[in-house]
Amino acid sequence: MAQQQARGAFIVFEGADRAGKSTQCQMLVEHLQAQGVAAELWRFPDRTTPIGKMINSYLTSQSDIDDAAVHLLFSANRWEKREELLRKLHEGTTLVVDRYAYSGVAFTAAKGLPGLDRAWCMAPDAGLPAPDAVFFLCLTVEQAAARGGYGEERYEKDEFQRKVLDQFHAMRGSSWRVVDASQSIDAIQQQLREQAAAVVARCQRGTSPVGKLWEGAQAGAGAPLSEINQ
Ligand code: Z5A
Ligand code: MG
Repeated sequence: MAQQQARGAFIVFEGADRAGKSTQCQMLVEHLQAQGVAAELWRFPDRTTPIGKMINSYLTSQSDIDDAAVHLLFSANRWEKREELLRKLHEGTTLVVDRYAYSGVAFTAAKGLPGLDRAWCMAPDAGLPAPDAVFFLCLTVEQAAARGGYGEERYEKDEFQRKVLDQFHAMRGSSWRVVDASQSIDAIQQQLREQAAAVVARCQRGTSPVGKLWEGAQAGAGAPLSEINQ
């Protein structure tokens, strides 16, 4: 029988803009560390690399980049971190990652451009490490609007955000855990801690090798987001 190896968990946060992803990721990592779990907070895009700097310049409208080309840059920004990501997991570090390939697909596919449909958008990320769990923070555009005005970045507009949510909706799979992000910060965090503890324990048992995108990605699609994992 193949030897089982304990490893860190790969947990991704996705969700609507202003759903509280960055707030919850930070709190979860601090909680895990306080519990003695080796854990790190990562985010995509990683704006610190040369590719990430190009992406940042695009998001802040300092530069215009062709829609297909910028999509590939976002994906390349994940590929350039792949080796380090796998190394950390195999060393036993749990990674809590603020946005990943699902954001990549949702934001480009939401543009509705000829030739750039969801299948095209998914292709460049195929084969990247798949997360053990995706925590999807579910918030309507109206609820997000109540949290204050959008910032200055390129995608921060109501109508576009609605289309992004529809794209997320179509991508959810069996590893997704949907959390109602309209609750208090502490109530959400409590649920996430319970979910994360189970994922971390499973990976520590060494029985789940790291998967690959997009294998089994459509397993949970079909039911409305509000009806699953609640
Ligand atoms: N993008 C892409 O196109 N392709 C890709 O491949 C990837 C990304 C990976 C990156 O934005 C942009 O790149 C993003 C997608 C695109 N574009 N947009 N739009 P980012 O991730 O850097 O964005 P951000 O600045 O972190 O914003 P955010 O992610 O939308 O926000 P958030 O992290 O979900 O929320 P937050 O910062 O934690 O909280 C927002 C506010 O709400 C803040 O004042 C909190 O105090 C408050 N908050 C949080 N939780 C609550 C609760 N529960 N109740 C009340 N108020 C709350
Ligand atoms: Mg954020």
